[in-house]
Amino acid sequence: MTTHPEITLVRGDITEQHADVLVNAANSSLLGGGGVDGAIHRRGGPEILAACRDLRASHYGKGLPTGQAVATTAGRLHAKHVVHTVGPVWSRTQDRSALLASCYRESLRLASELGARTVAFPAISTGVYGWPLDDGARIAVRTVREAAFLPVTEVRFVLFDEEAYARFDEALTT
Ligand code: AR6
Repeated sequence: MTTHPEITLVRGDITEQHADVLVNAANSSLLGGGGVDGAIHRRGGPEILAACRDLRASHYGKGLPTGQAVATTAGRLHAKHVVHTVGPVWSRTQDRSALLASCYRESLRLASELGARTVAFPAISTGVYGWPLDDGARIAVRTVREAAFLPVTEVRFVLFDEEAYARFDEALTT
């Protein structure tokens, strides 16, 4: 039997969430940035950056490729792990949606390998990387609906503002 996770929506700041895995919308350097990435490193403390530096040195000298995911400690956050994934930058001329879907799928795959039951995601690529919220929400919801990665039983989208929440709510109810 295939078990798909339950999908829930929350409006708020992902760094305040309690979950087994919090997903970070990182960049390929893994060395931090603005948006969710900045907030996670700020609230999570220096242990996360130290783990990211180690990963870079051991495996990702050229950076983590777009669409892939890696895990570190969650530092002081209320989680067991942070999974860092690199979303694609929105392009008007190129369809990069497979890469965005890959971020959600690979993060879930890794979370399941880590034994996670609850996974919280931000709306990957919809901030600095410019992805339109309605399309980003549809891709996120579709990919998670297609996923079956036990023991993950709850996937929570944590939306920072009213607009993002509304777009995810639409994607979930259509
Ligand atoms: N909790 C939940 N959602 C948030 C939070 C938060 N604390 N802060 C922002 N958002 P972004 P990207 C929303 O820019 O587009 C970084 O510099 C935000 O409103 O964080 O994937 C990285 O280092 C938006 O809807 O990530 C990369 O260089 C969504 O999270 C680059 O930004 C994603 O916005 C990645 O860009």
